[in-house]
Amino acid sequence: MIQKKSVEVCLSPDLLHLYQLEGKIAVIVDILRATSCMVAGIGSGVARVIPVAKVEYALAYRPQGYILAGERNGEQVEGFDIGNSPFEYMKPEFLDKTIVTTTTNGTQAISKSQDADQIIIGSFLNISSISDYLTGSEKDVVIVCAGWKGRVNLEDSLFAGALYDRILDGYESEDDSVLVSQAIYREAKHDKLKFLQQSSHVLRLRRLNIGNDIEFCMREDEFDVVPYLKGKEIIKITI
Ligand code: 3SL
Repeated sequence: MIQKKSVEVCLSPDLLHLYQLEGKIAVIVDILRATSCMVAGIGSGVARVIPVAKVEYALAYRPQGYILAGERNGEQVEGFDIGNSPFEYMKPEFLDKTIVTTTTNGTQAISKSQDADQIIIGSFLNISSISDYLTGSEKDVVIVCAGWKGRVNLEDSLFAGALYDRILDGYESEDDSVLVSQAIYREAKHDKLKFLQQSSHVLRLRRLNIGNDIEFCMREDEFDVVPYLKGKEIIKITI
């Protein structure tokens, strides 16, 4: 009998102490908007994205001429070059450039998942590339949702369910978070945008007037890339 790989969903980085990441692939997800930005950037030809947990760590890269990106509470950090919109990451002048980013939740989730064998960056924008990659890998998977300041959020849970739905044939799970995510996805899949209208982060972002970011981050398979963390840098896996 073929041994199936295991998949788990960690619904908030504050729950990571309950999960073992060693030997596994961690798929980090912050749909609104950090990992969607990283995928949009790498998919559009940005050479590398360096995620850091704090504003001062990002500022330390300034002398190297890197582009500084990021937000706190959704708004661009003062003095940075760009904020946290996927459209900013897709600017033609950023081709082959390095972006250093710090965000409220997404970059924190990456830095808290360092025990994983491999960290890859997931979003709806590259969901098929991620599911193909996982299907071809031998390793167990933990989908790490960035959430919001330790709380569970709807959009990352929705993505976790969507990804599980695509890979479930090759995986087994004894984690109810997987079933919760799957139930959310099955309820929402026909109109993800509508489903998310009452979610806390959509309400928060709506106050910033960035409905086009939200719509874009819900699109599937805009990019055929699997960004992964190599040392301190997110680059794309070339297969
Ligand atoms: O928390 C994060 O990492 C951000 O993606 C939040 S926001 O969408 O920019 O508000």
